[in-house]
Amino acid sequence: MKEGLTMTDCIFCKIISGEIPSTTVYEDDQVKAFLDITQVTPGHTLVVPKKHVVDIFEYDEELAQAVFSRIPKIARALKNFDPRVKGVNIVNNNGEVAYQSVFHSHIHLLPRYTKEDGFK
Ligand code: DGP
Repeated sequence: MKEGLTMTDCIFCKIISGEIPSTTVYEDDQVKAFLDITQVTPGHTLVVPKKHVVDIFEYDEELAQAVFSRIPKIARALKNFDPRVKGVNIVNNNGEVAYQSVFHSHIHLLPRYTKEDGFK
């Protein structure tokens, strides 16, 4: 765990518990997906394990299976929700040097649109 950070300090643990509100896209016993507060593109979603792990280096095979096996289903849900969605970027930052800013592991899903639809 990152120095000085406890699970009670973790913003994503608070979102998972419902202490901090979020817009849920998908949820099951092991994973929650919710809209990113920054919305780099409309529908920008974070997929997080409910278990507090800092980054990919802390995953075991079981957790990797739980989190990554959900990604295609959540990506399809974003595409089906808005027919303007033509693609998706899947991004996972691990470590400060890789631009991770929240130290509870998360996968970014960034829906992509055509210029004609008005989004980059
Ligand atoms: P990263 O830089 O890869 O660690 O991305 C962290 C993301 O977390 C960033 O895109 C903004 C998002 N984020 C930070 N705080 C909150 C919050 O309180 N709620 C939501 N929904 N997203 C948050």
